[in-house]
Amino acid sequence: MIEDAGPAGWTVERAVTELLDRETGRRAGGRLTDRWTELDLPTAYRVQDALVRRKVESGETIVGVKLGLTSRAKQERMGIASPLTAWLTDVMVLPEGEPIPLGSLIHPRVEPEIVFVLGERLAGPGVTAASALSAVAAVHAGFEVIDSRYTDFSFALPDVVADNASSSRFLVSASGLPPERLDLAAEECRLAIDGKVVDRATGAAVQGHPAEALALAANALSERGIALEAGWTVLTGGLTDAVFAEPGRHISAAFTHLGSLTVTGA
Ligand code: 0L1
Ligand code: MG
Repeated sequence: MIEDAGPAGWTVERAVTELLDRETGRRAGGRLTDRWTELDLPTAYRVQDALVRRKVESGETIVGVKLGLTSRAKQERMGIASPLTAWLTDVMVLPEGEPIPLGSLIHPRVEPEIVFVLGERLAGPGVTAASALSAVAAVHAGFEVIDSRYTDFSFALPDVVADNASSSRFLVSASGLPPERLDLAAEECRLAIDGKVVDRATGAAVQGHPAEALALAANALSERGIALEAGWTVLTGGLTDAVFAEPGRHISAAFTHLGSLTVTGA
């Protein structure tokens, strides 16, 4: 659209094409904000929405949303203090037991997450952690596989928002628990590589409580007229820093009550 054109000829659609070309071509590149210096946060979310629209037009189905940069560990690693939201589609689902398809990805990293499956529609504004939690049908253990389309995962906030927050794949444990049976702030996750624990965190790492992250998503999305739908999956954000997937490397997350998950790069 002509009105989108920035001084260097950038448009929302051009940015989408650039990011999707990198994804399909397995090619990371420089920050958009280095070349499209006017790319601000509202425009970056327009890029993100247009990007997922292209995926839907090509046959993918939206199955939920994710939060990113909700924990201090992630914020410090990425040098960005603001949480963000992004889209999940069915093509991103990694069935339990299937390897991370390293040959299709750029430089995937894996991070453990607490995952909600919604039983009811959740629409902001005004959603609190308590009202958010009452919309949750089940809580699961999960892994997100992130695969930034930027070289060395180096980005500013508008870059990562435009890139659908590095979304690539995600894995959710088969069985979940009702939220009222859990103390999610105290739920601990131990992250291990090839059996050796490399990091640990509790649910409190995510905005003080994962339900705060869910409320944050509902309220932030409502500003764009979007509600979280019943049945959707919500990834609440990496509990710990992410670790690189490598051929044959077994990455495991053992939660106190949510069970254990393992993924392997192949
Ligand atoms: O869960 C997360 O915090 C993912 C953040 C996405 C950005 C990234 O780390 O590449
Ligand atoms: Mg994540």
